[in-house]
Amino acid sequence: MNWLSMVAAASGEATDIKGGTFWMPASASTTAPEVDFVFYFIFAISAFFFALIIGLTLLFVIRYRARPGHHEQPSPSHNLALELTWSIIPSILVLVMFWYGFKTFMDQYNPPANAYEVLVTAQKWNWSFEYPNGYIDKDLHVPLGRPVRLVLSSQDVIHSFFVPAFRVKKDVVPGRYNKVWFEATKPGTYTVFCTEYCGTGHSDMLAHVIVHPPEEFEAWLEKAANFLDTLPPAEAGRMLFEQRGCGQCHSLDGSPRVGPSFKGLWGRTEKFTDGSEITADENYIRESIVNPQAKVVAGFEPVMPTYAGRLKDKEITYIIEYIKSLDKEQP
Ligand code: HEC
Ligand SMILES: [Cu+2]
Repeated sequence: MNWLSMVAAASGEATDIKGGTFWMPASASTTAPEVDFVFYFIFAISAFFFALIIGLTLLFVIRYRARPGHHEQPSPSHNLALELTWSIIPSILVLVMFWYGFKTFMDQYNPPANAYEVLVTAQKWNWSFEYPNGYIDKDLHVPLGRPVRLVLSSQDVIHSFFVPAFRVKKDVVPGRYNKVWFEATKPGTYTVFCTEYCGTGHSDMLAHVIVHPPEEFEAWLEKAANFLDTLPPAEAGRMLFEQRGCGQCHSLDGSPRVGPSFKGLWGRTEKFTDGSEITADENYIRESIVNPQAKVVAGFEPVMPTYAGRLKDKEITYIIEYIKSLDKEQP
């Protein structure tokens, strides 16, 4: 048990992040041992000098304290051997720390040329991961033993991508692409955190990293990409609703969140901020998804991001079928 497993347990995450030590979470990438070594190395040196300096201070305070019969001695102005020792040894240690730190930083910074690329998008308040075949998932799936390069971008505010088990962490800044890479060394499920804590929902931005054995990875990707087509349309729509984070802003129980509830939306007469009205049908819902600012529902802010280009036509149809089906369940 370490602090990360406690955080995950407290937030109800059933993720496997066991296998860490008291100081460190599980170690599951090629750079993790390097990062841990730098930490332990600097920590050990600091602990040694802390004990040495505090110990000597205490010793001198007791031994040379003022008491009757003892007289102040003139202090020697200079001791060349001592001064050289306490200058040269720490300088060498600091250079060694720099060398290990710099080397690890450079290893983490430069991805190998053959890396597998995944596009990562952060938005309030979830992650989405797009694979080379166009499939988008709410979790990060990666092959074992192959370098993976992530291209990070943000739809709105600054987020920060953090996978403790891989020892990778990078800010995700709107208007620019940041990159991280890693190579997973152990199959399993790990947790992605957002460590940008200056907003209400960043701490809820939990996702999973699933490390697949390489043969299984291709099979998983193939299946995941075609999975929606194998489901009834309304069921596929429900999965998209969950995976694309619509639920962050739209409830299913009638309560308004950032946006209107989907309960009863189908066939409802909507009033807009410009005073016009419309009865919700397929075309209206489609427009609301690809061009949300065209008609803004009265009582709400125009803050919905556009999904044009992020949802395929077929996926929009599935979502429409899902919204219709909500109405049938609750007559
Ligand atoms: C950041 C919050 C946010 C997210 C995420 C979001 N929406 Fe919205 N949505 C809104 C807001 C706010 C409105 C009302 C203002 C407007 O009409 O643009 C809205 C309006 C809508 C409407 C019209 C609702 C009505 O009652 O007329 C539909 C349909 C819709 N969203 C679908 C979606 C779908 C599908 C997704 C996920 C793919 C999604 N939204 C994701 C905030 C969001
Ligand atoms: Cu965030």
